[in-house]
Amino acid sequence: MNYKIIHIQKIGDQRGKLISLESLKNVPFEIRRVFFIFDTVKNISRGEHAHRTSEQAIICLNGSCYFLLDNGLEKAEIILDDPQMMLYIGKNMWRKMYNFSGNCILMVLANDFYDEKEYIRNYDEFLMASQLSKHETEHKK
Ligand code: T46
Repeated sequence: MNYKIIHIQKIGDQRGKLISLESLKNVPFEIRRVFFIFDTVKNISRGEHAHRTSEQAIICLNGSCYFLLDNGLEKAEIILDDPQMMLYIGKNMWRKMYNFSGNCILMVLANDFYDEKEYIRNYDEFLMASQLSKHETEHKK
């Protein structure tokens, strides 16, 4: 599965806490874009797509949210509920975000600019693409 949880160190003192994110240090790629998701609705899911090329690192800054990750063969459920927890998702991974708590704020770092053409929003197309990339990887071995 092309994802991992990265634990981010915090810097804390009596005034509060601080977290710093740096390209190719604690974030495993060069950051080209940052976006936020907020004002979410508890029973309405988001996502339900994969990316052909882009990678993302996601932190839940406030509240919590569930992620369902799927590589076409296996599925995993992750709960993001801690700003020190960064979810890295590589390319060709179907994701769905759901079960948002009140005041959930997701910050998403991406390694590329927004390009709707690199989204796969149809699950059958995703399954075909994931089979194809698995076949190509095996062929290269
Ligand atoms: C992802 C998950 C975690 C833009 O114009 N620029 C942008 O940078 C982004 C991210 C989106 N948009 C537009 C595209 C849609 O018309 O904003 C609208 C909502 O995007 P979407 O329905 O894709 O949002 P989510 O929450 O389903 O997914 C987003 C990201 O798009 C996606 O890359 O992995 O968050």
